[in-house]
Amino acid sequence: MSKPSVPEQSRDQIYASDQPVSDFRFDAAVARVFPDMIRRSVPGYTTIIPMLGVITERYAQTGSHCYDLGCSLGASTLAMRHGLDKPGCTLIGVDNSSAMIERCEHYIALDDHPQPVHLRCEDILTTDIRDASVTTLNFTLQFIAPEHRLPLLQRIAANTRSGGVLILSEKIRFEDDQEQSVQTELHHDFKRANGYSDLEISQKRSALEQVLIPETLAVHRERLLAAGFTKVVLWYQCFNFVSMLAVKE
Ligand code: GEK
Repeated sequence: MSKPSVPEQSRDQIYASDQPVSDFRFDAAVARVFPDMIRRSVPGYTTIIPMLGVITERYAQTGSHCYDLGCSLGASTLAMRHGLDKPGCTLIGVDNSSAMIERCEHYIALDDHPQPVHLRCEDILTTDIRDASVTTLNFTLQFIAPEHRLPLLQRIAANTRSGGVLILSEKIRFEDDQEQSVQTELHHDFKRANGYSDLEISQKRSALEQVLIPETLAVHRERLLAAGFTKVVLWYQCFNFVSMLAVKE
């Protein structure tokens, strides 16, 4: 499996100055600094990305569709592209932020892997999903309103081939208050160690409060099974960030 080429990154300073904080949006300012923002904010992100390629290599099926739902600038799409070695596969990245998709096109073009990538600026709740073998929701479901999560997962499961998978990475919350507070503090320590100030951490937290809704691991597991997947494996955890593999046998 080859490695995608990664362009230079601009530094995220969006919440560096004291400001009235409004709800977080995936706009042009965020898209510009996104690779730096997600790398310094999400513990484990830089480990998870290449593993999406490894998982794609194992589960992609000849002539099937592979989806990256909420592809942002295509880091996860590119990892999947480099893992795709089965003939006749179609790789599709979907994001409803036009700022993200415009930049994503550029990043995909910089990478010289021969597997074509189809990008759609669409809502993942309505985008066409069919004949899938590997679908990735890498830190995207957390931004979908909770009442739309089960129908989306049901639609993915119903349109996944037998033996196919969904990779679901999420920020989670914990039932136990003490565990919740330890893991949250460790996440903030991770951000501090990556150069974010206390002001940046607290303003970003307020901006995400109504937008990113984390759920417990138990809720995720039960819902994936209710949606039609037959096995759920937690393959990665770093503090309050996890990645699960949901298999449809
Ligand atoms: C990565 N997977 O680099 N329809 C389409 N896209 C959406 C929707 C929706 N309804 N809601 C949110 N998004 C990427 C990172 S980021 C995660 C994914 C983060 C998109 C949104 O525009 C953004 O680009 C992405 O989901 C979430 O591996 O920022 O923590």
